[in-house]
Amino acid sequence: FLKEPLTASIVGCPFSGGQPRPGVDQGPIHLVEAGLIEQLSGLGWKVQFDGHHQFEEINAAADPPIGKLKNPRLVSRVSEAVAKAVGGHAKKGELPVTLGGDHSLAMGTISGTLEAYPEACVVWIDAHADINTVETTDSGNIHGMPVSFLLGIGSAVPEFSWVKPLLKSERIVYIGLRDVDAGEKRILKENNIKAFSMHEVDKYGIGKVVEMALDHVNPKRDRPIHLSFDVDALDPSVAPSTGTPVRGGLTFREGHFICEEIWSSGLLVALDLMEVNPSLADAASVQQTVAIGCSLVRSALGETLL
Ligand code: HAR
Ligand code: MN
Ligand code: MN
Ligand code: MN
Repeated sequence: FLKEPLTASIVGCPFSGGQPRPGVDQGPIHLVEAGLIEQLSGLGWKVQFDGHHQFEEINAAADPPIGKLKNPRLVSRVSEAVAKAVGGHAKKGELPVTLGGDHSLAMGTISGTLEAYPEACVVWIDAHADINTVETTDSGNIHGMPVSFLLGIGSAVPEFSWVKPLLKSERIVYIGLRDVDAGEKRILKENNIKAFSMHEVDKYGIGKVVEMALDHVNPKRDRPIHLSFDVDALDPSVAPSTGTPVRGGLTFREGHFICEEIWSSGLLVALDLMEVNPSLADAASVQQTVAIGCSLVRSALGETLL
């Protein structure tokens, strides 16, 4: 699906409005400063990066909650801008690499991908399912909700009417889950959404899990793949600098293996690397998390061990 010369278009999204902890907006800046662009060029990619996106600001007073949802107008407008950026790159046969920023941005990235490739499937790597609806969210943090908007489940919020329900429930698969709210568990069951939690990773091993995940969303291996990778899928000992760490996560190798396998499929058309928060934990942990963010992206873009 990608055009030659292989071109990675970096969509840097310094955005934190989908959750309450400041600092995740600095994630993309740290990833680029750590040398990500040069590293991808070194892998043979043509890399386009014209600076991080400058999003419009809406002050808190002008953006009161809608129901429980926090910063709804800001999240909606930023995600809409991201959808346009990602969709534009995808339509040109480039690989959009979105650097977050919190995971509410995936509402935009996946909308953009599905605009360009309606038949695409989504592989969502996360400790969390991010599938709360207006009805089920406790926190009101929209980074815990993007998948429900993409599926069009739960009550519609007029502010988000630009998000079209382009994602079918059989076209998304999860790996790494271990902190799923009761309401989210119900939604996953009711909609027959395939999810491989850490239990399945332990039971079958990551090799088998990735194979089963792709067999589900992409049985003929002919659909474009959008890989949305939340670094909190990794164990906190591996990637400590993130807003909602949950113990019992993917190892360093399991995370990279997923990226390597998706690249090997030849079907990757869009990548998100989300929830790196360089203001959390000590300097060494931050450096480690940022370095792993870069190496996950390299693995997804074809870096091999041999
Ligand atoms: N499920 C909880 C909520 O809705 C926590 C979500 C945390 N999400 C992320 N992204 N960090 O995966 O608030
Ligand atoms: Mn751009
Ligand atoms: Mn997430
Ligand atoms: Mn998460």
